[in-house]
Parts: sequence; C-alpha cells; structure tokens
Amino acid sequence: MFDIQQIREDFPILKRTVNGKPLVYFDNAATSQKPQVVIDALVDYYSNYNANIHRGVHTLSQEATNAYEEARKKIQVHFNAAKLYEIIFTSGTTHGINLVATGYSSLLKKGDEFIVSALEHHSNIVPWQMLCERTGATLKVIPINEHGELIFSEYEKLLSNKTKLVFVNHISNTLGTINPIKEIIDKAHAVGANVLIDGAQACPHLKPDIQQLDVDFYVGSAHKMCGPTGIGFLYGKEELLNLLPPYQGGGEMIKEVTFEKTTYADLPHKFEAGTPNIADAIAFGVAIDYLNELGFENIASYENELLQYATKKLLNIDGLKIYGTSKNKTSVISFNIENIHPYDIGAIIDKLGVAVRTGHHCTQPIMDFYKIPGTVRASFAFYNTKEEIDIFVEALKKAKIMLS
Ligand code: 7TS
Repeated sequence: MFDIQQIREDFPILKRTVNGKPLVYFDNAATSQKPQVVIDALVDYYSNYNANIHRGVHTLSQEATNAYEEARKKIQVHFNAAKLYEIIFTSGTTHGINLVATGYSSLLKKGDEFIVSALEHHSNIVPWQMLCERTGATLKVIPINEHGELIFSEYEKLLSNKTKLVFVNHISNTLGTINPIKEIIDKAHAVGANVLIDGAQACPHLKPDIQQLDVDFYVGSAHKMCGPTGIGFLYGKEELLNLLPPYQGGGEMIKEVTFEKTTYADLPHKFEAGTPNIADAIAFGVAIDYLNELGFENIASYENELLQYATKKLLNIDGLKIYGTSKNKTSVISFNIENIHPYDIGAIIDKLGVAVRTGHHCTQPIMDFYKIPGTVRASFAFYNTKEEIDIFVEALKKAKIMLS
C-alpha cells in the first residue's frame, strides 16, 4: 500500500487552513487538488518553452509540439486506445459531449432515437436535448431503482433498431454508482447503436480499457484527475470520428482553404481548431503519470476503505439518510439530515474547515426521483484520511445541534 502522509506532501494546498482550521477537502468529485509535479509542469512550460505548436520551425515550437503530442500519446496508452489520432484534446467533458452531439445532427434520419440514463449530469442531457430540438429525434430515459442503480431490464426494452446512440456515465457524480458499461455497450451494439460513455467521474478512480470495452466514444476532464482545468479528452473510434463533421472551423483544422472550397485536416487536427491549450495538455500528461505511479488498484482499494469507514460513521448519526446505496459504488456519499437544508450544513461545516458540495450537483432528475431539493455530497480522494472523516463527522454533529 502507499504511504498516505507522503502522498499528502505532494499536494501543497493540503497544508492550508480554512477559517482557522486545517482544510478537509471532500469536494473531489467537483474537482481534484493538484500535486506539485503538475503545478511544476505548467511553470516549466511557460518559463522555458512556451511557443505555438505545429507551425514553427524554431526550437521552442518544436519542443512545445513534441511535449503536446507526447501528452496525447500518454492518454492513448493510459486508456488503451488503438490509435493515437483517436484521442482529441477538448476543454473537458462538456466540450467532448457537445462536439459529438453537434456532429450527430448531420447523421440523423427521421425517427431516430437516443437513450440516456436517469443518472446523468446535465452536461450529458442538455446537449442531446438541443440536438433533438434541432432534428426531431427523441430521447428515451433508462430509469433507476431506490439504490440509484440503472434498471437494466428497462434499458433492454428501450433498445431497438431505431436507437442511434446511447449515452451513459461510467460513474454517477451524485450517487457514486458504477454503471455496468460493458453490458450496456454490448447490448447497444447488438441493435446497431453506438455508445458514448461520460467518464468524468470514473477516470480519477479506475483505468478504463477502451479496446476491451469496445466503446465508441469516451470523454473525460483532466481537472478531476489531478490535472489542470480547461483540458480534457474525447476518444472516438476512427470510423465514427471520420463521419462527424468538424465542430469548429479555423486554423490548424484544414488541409486547404480557398474561397470556393475548404478541405479538412485528418484526425485529430480536424477537431482541434485554433491554438490549443498547450500547457494544460502537457500537465494533464504529467497528472496521468502521477496517478499511474500510485497505481489505480491502490487508489481504488484505499478509497473504498475510506468509503466504508465514512458510510458506517455517518449512518450512526440519527436522521441521516444516504442516497445512492449500490454495492458497486465509488467514494462519493450523498446524504441529508432530517429537517435540515443541505446548504445550511455545508455553510456551517465550512466554518469548521470542511469543504463539501451541496445542492443538486447538476443532476436535477436524480433529485426529482428522490423528491428532495438537494443533498450534501462528500467525495473522497486517495489523499484523504480517516482522521479527516472523523473531523467531518464531528463537524456534522455540531451542525446538527445548531440547526435542530
Ligand atoms: N459528467 C459528469 C459525470 C460530471 O461529474 C461532470 C462534472 C461533468 C460531466 C462535466 O465536467 P466538466 O469538466 O466539463 O465540467 N461534475 C461536477 C460535479 O459533480 N460537481 O462539480 C462538477
């Protein structure tokens, strides 16, 4: 196992205090903290080889181009994509989904259907609704049970030869449910449909194998994986990416431009118009190296220990109810305490140094399902500790007394 105190030394922010108390950061599902190596990579780029890429013959430009393309390679290897050019840099998960959703408008025919799950983040709902409005396609929803698990038999009923694309998250950001994506993908393929997996919450906790999953599109954000904000990736199968039109027009994404006709660059450049986010892409590669050095099996097993420990302690608090009780879940706990608004809990425990998210977590359909306005959400990362969970539980008890 890894040395947790040593790991915490890698994260400068964990040394700070909030409202005079040591920071307890349990909002990792919103964004993760950054290790020094990632911060250093950004400073190194801007201090030593900042240049625009793919266009200069000069040394700096070549160094920056090499580092940017090396980062793409790291992502390809990490996720086991078959081809380097199947990895497209995006600004994050939201961008990746919008790129695919916008592109699909040119591939649809009358009567086409999409299948979405009731567990999705708004960013995997709204772009598709916008697409349906533009094209007349319809959206079908896989329902969930009380545990916050997809009802697979209902999914099977929704599938038909009209199904064009299924889009589901790998892990729910609100409930932590790990979805059976391999089974979802196989069933969709059996009727000729494609699948997009929103991996925003999965990538920090596990290592998806794109070829083994045979997934058609997979998207994620670096900032949830100890990398910087403003960078993410879209994986797409070559033949599908070739079918999609470019998302944005501009420099770098063309082969030839005349006023009569423009032809587009090959993958991946067709989808990377303009000067990309060079520094953050490079630092994303460094974050992936960092996580792999720790090892995803170590990360998952330690985070599961934290999850079990916290779940047990929280359930000892009278009137506390946890939403999302699937056996197959990651280190996210959403809960409410009877008769107390989640926001009030969040505000009081912040005074005690504890950072959690409160509200609907951009998943209003989940809140509607449970008939609640929101939850308190604590999400743990591998740099959190059981001692921090103890502080959190004591803070909750204090909040409960103050608010009852
Ligand atoms: N999909 C899922 C499952 C997410 O959890 C998020 C962000 C997104 C998509 C969007 O990612 P972005 O990087 O493009 O913003 N989730 C959260 C959250 O749970 N709290 O803050 C952001």
